[in-house]
Amino acid sequence: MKSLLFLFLSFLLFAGCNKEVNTPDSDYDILNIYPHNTSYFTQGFEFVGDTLIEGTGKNGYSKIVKYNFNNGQVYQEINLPSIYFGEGITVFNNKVYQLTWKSLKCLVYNYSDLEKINEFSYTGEGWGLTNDGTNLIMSDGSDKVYFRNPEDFSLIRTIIVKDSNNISVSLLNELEFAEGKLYANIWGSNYIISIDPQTGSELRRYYLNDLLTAEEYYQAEVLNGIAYRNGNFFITGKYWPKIFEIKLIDK
Ligand SMILES: [Ca+2]
Repeated sequence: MKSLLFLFLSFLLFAGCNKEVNTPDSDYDILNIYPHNTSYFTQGFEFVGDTLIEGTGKNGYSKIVKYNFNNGQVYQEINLPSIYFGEGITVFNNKVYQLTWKSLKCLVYNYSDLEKINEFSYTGEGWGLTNDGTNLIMSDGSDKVYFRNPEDFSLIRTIIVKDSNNISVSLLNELEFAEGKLYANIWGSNYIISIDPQTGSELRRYYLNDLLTAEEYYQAEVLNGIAYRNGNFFITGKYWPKIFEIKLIDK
């Protein structure tokens, strides 16, 4: 009888835990949780193989860091001159491209040693950056996404992101290109959207609520980091203590 009661209680406990982790309405499943350095004001987040490369912001604190996502072990890092507020990063053709917020510069480095080798100018602000294997793709905090030539940063085309009601979606921030779609997180929100890179139409909106506890949110800033690897997304934010490996649920 005792063992039956134990089984019953175990079932209740298991069912309760399971419900908390994955409610029927959830837009995501958490697969794993990894450490994230709480001094990183995350602005760019991308995988190269098994290595995470992260760009961080704030004048005097901006970095590019390459590290092991499993344990946070840093392989290589550089600090930016304090005149620069680092923004989005992406790796293309063995080079790292890094936007700056208001300095009108895209800085270019060798991926292998993070030595700076070039820089390009643009107008407006720099926010998020990714690439689709052909072009660099950039956001500036508006509803626009800019496709640029990686050779000279010249503008190739612009899309305007609109939701299903044809209303502009602005404050597009960190970007990730995965499986033919563009993903963006929206500054100040806990959701990310998938976008048709040809038309700018918002395809889906994924609410990533409750990743951090209230206590953790209190000590951190906004969600701002999307990296894709092997079918899963890795999500973090500015000063977040954790990186969440998740699977997005399409309903
Ligand atoms: Ca990214």
